Amino acid sequence: MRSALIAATAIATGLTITSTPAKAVGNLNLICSADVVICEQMKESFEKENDIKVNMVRLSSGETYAKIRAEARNPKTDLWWAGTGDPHLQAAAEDLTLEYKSPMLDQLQDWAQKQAESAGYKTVGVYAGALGWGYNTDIFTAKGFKEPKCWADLLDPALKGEIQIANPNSSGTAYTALASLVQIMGEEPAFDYLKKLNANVSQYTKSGSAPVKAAARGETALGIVFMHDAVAQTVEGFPVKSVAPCEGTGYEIGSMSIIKGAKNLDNAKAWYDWALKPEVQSRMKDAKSFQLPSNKTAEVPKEAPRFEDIKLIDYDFKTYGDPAKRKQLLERWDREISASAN
Ligand code: S7P
Repeated sequence: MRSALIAATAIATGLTITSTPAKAVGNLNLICSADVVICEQMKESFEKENDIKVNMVRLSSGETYAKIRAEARNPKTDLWWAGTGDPHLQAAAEDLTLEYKSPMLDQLQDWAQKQAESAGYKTVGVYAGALGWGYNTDIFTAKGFKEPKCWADLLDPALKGEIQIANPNSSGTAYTALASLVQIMGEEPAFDYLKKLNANVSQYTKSGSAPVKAAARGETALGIVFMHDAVAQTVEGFPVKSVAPCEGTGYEIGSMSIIKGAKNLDNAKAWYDWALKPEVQSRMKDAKSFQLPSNKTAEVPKEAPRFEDIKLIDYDFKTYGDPAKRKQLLERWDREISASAN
């Protein structure tokens, strides 16, 4: 609106506009799959810096993937920012997202560029973070629970009903957990493990970070989440300790994709390039979003769990970002775990 007014005034007064670069105007329909606080912060700063109104909805990664699939013939969304990389890769494999090579690409970490390249540039990495859990130290002390350092410790019968994790159908975090356990243990032992863990799980939440928010508030003792989401609760002042599992763990490459058939394509590209800028990624910590940024020169938050301190597996994004693998694992999870949930 502001640029339209400036242009109209300039025409009326006979001035020539030469120096102002063209700005996109209008709307951007965005799905944000990160925490709602960073989603709001990103929306507000983008709107401040651009003449574009952002209509934003916060949905978990698996929910977004399902929505984009359902709307493939008539997309209502222009851009999907954040959320775990696997469903972005699955959307790319199903040709639901659009190839775009941002001019910012060569400023990104190798893992973010690799994510883009492996999907034919139909997605790109925006941040990374390792899976683990956060536990309420007050509850653990009061109930005399043993410190949970390893995946194996979560099967302690003393923890019956004390653990929460999200449902991998809706949540990218929980899908990362499922895929990580399968990679660490092998599929049969991983499902045996999940069946035993089920005895200790009180609730499978919709959103991935909900379990550690519940742990922070004393509603459960432990939440299996991305470590940065546990750290965010500690920074908020809650008695939460984050853990990198001793056997090793998986990680996410949080991603961003333009939806194929986007009605506001120029605006989607404007957000895409903007969200890869170092100054934008450096500000994410202000919303207690402590992932590792994908732009090489963005500031790494001091609170961010560092990959060099964590025993990480060589997560197979190609296999677990494949739609057929997702379908197979989720159907098995529904059959063997969800069906017998408490
Ligand atoms: O809170 C930040 C974060 O963990 O949320 C994203 C993820 O999609 C979690 O949401 P769902 O599990 O509900 O899908 C992560 O990408 C991000 O790091």
